[in-house]
Order: sequence, then structure tokens, then C-alpha cells
Amino acid sequence: STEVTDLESEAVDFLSRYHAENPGLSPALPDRLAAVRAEITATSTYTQSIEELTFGARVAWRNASRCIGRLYWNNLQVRDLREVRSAEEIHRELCEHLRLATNGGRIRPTITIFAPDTPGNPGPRVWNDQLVRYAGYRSPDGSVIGDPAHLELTDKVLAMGWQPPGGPYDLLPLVIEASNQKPELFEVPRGIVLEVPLTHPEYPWFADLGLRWYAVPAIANMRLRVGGLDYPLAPFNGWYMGTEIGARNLVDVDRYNLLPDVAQQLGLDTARESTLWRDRTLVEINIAVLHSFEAAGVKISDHHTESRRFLMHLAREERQGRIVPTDWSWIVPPISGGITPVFHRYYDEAELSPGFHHDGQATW
Ligand code: HEM
Ligand code: NRG
Repeated sequence: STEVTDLESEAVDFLSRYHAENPGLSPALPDRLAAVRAEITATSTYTQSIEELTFGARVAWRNASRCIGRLYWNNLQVRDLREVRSAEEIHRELCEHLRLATNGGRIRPTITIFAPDTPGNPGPRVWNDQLVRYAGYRSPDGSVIGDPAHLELTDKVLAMGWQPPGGPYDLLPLVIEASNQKPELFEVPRGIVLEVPLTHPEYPWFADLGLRWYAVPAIANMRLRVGGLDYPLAPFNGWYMGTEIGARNLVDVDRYNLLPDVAQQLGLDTARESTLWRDRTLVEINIAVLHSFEAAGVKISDHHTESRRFLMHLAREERQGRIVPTDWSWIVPPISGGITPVFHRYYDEAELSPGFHHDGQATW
């Protein structure tokens, strides 16, 4: 069928690239291709070796055109959990991912790969977009307590019986769907979630705002596609760039929306836009985020450093003769764009495989 042909041609492309970038592998490419072709003919799928899967996950990161953090793509730690099936075991391993990745603040870029979709047997998935997320609740007066981005997921877990603490930084439970099973709720224990209370190096009152954020951004809802196989549950993490928290999560009007409150504390004139009170406040919040993570010993980087690293990555990849597919609108940081070097140039745009994808569907 055409599905089998597509799978076979993607497998051939991937294995050829794996062998081209890693000369001298055994078995040699022709033998490996023959074995994979036979397996696909017999079963309509195939099993990747752990070495193939590791390379595939690293190259999926290398190909992530929205990611500024790709310099270290070849150091991604890959955990092979393809054998794990039950929701309980998946929960245990998701918690273990957080523990290993957090590493007391010395964050390790890590991916945990669960079973792929196979004919008649979809792989597991989770509903949460990240392993750690704060709930959002709508109050009777229409305002939101917590993170407004997660109102919908919060509603769903409430309907499934979750007991809400009702605070602004409640950890959402994980909704885990094992293969062909109903979704089930699991708590993420507070004890394994490293969080950082936000303070400002010059303004003692900043601590009294009671702001905080978690240490490890672990994206859980992107499908990993390698060599024609889809891995719908393959959560990955690196560390935060400060602006993700300080210029977006805490500041977007449809997130924690903190500019007005913090500006007031700073005593700025908010009556006129031309005082640039928003911009001044934004910088102070970003200073607080970087300062607090550094004080807590939690790895984070600023947008100037990440921009410089990204251009090093680009140069290094070009020397290897590879293009670096890049989405300018995601790479340029949300503050001070024009004073980072990534702003002042064009990039190659391409969707390369292996890759991470947002749509939840298998393509065969
Ligand atoms: C997106 C930084 C590690 C894959 C991003 C974004 C930033 C970023 C700033 C844009 C996020 C946004 O605007 O919401 C970093 C840093 C890392 C890191 C500093 C530190 C090591 C990783 C790793 C992977 C990865 C380990 C995968 C293995 C991606 C992908 C996106 C992304 C797929 C796009 C997400 C989407 O479409 O929503 N990264 N990243 N990154 N990153 Fe990274
Ligand atoms: N902006 C999102 C996280 C997106 C991915 N960012 C990373 N990824 N740094 C947020 O939670 O703010 N990573 O794998 O490190």
C-alpha cells in the first residue's frame, strides 16, 4: 500500500542520513535497509535500534526551527522507555524524567521516548502541554486565578474529579492516556518540582509580590517523528531563557498580566504610554527572573547569551555543510530584539525530518 511505501521511503531516508553522519557503523547500511524492508513488509512497521532512536531525537532537536537553544543538540540525554505500557508506569517515568532533568538545578537537556504508534496500537499520550503547569480558575467576577493559558485543561481535570487547591500556582495533575485506555489523572508530587521564588536584586518589595516559576520547561504534547515512525509521547526539556518567563508567561495580557501591578510598585507614571512604563517594568521583571534563578542555583540563560550561542551553532552547522532551518519570528527574543545579533539577518526555512510536531495524529 502507499502507507507502507511512505514508511519505507522515510525509513530509508533516515537510515541513510544516520549512516552518512556516522561512518563505519555495523551492520552496514545495505544490510540494515534490507532488514528494515523485510520487517515493514511483514509487520507494516519496524523497530529502531536505540542508537538510531538517539540520533533521531537529537536531529529532531537540531531541526527545531523555532528553538534558539540548539547549540547543544548532540548532548541531548535520551531515555528509551518504549517498553513501558501502563499509565502507572508512564507516570512513574515522567516523574523520573523531571528528577533526572532537574538535577538539583544543573538542568540536563533530556527526552524520554515512549512507545510509537503502530498499526492498530496507538502509542501513549498526555493531555498536558508541559509536565509542569499551573492551573487557572475563573472566579465569579470573571477574573482568573492562576495561569489563564490552562483554564481549559483545568476545567477538564476538574470534570475528572481533581480537587483544586485554588491558588495562583497549583500544579496541574497529569492526564495520561495509555495505549487504547481511558485517560487517567496522576499528581506530580511537589517534592520533585523545583520552583524559584522571584526576588529583585535592588527592590526588596519585589519578593512580597509572591511571584514564582518552575525550573524545568518540559514539553509533553509534541509528537516526535523519526524515520517514518511517530512517537506521540516523547517529553523533552532544556532550560529556560529568562524572557520566556519574564517577558511572556508573567507579562502577556492573557497570562499573568503583571505589568500594571509591578509598574505601580515601581512608582512609574502609567497615565501616558510615552513614559515607556511598560518597557521599564518589563526590564525589571526580567532582571528579577535571571537574578532569582541564579541565586537559587537553577540553570537559566539570558537572551543575549542564547542569541550568541545560536549564531555559533549556525556557523558550526554551516561548516558541516548543513542548513539550519530557522523561524525568525520565534528566534528573535520578545525583548530587545534589535540589540541581539539574531535579529539582523535572514535564515533558511525548511521542515526537515526527524522533527517535533504539534498535530497529534499519526500520518499513516
Ligand atoms: C522552542 C530555548 C532546549 C526543542 C524554544 C523556544 C526557546 C527555546 C526560547 C521558543 C519558545 C517560545 O517562544 O515559547 C531553548 C533553550 C534550551 C532548549 C534555552 C536549552 C537547552 C530544547 C530541547 C529541545 C527543544 C532539549 C528538544 C529536544 C524545541 C522545540 C521548540 C522550542 C520543538 C518549539 C516549540 C513549539 O513549537 O511550541 N526553545 N530550548 N529545545 N524548542 Fe528549545
Ligand atoms: N515558552 C514555554 C516553553 C517553550 C520551550 N522552551 C524551552 N524549551 N526553553 C514556556 O514554558 O515558557 N526547552 O526544551 O528548554
